[in-house]
Amino acid sequence: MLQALISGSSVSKLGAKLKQHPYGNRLSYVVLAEDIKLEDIVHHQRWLKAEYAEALYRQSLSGLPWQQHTIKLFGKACLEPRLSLWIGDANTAYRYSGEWRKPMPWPSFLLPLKLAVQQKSGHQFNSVLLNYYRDGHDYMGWHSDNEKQLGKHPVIASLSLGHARRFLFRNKSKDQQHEYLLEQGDLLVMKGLCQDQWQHSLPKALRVKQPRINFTFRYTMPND
Ligand SMILES: O=C(O)CCC(=O)C(=O)O
Repeated sequence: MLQALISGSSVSKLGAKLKQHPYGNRLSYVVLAEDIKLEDIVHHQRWLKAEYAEALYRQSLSGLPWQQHTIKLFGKACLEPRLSLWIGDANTAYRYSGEWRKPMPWPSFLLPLKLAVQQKSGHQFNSVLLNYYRDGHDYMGWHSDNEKQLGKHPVIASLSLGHARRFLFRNKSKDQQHEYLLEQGDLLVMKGLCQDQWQHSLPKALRVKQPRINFTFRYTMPND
């Protein structure tokens, strides 16, 4: 069953890479320096079969109750620059920007995907944060997923659908930055010291007119 969703080969990218971005006239290259070993970040390119990825993308865009939340930034209420949705087991409410967000129960169409992501990563997940970037104006700022509720050294498996977008990492203590291009069907697994040592972001891409959806599967410490 799970094999029906997943492509035959997957690639784990470590070390040196030079790649041209597929959009924009500007020549923009991704350079991963050879001396940097990112063993806590594993990129499985085109992990989902193309036809399944496309069907999942369409169903997620049209069939989920996306919400635009308000967050507090420097004491001021602002709309988040993306839509999102928190899905999970009943006891996985999580606290974000001073508010508890209750999970929506797992829709049945996501259960095979959850199993496949668990099998690939070797980890169990009880929740997933979905982000919907309507176009290149929507973005995610620099942060680490290091909330207490995710425990020590969390494993986070991030699936991308829709238009390709750049995904950046910057080291918290050294002047180092890495960049991945996340395309439809890619699975990026962050684990080990990733959240301790790095911040990540999805920057604006103003020429991008198409949407992107991202699923970050997580294990959230169950509420009492
Ligand atoms: O959209 C993405 O790829 C990143 C999402 C993210 O950083 C997060 O949910 O913490």
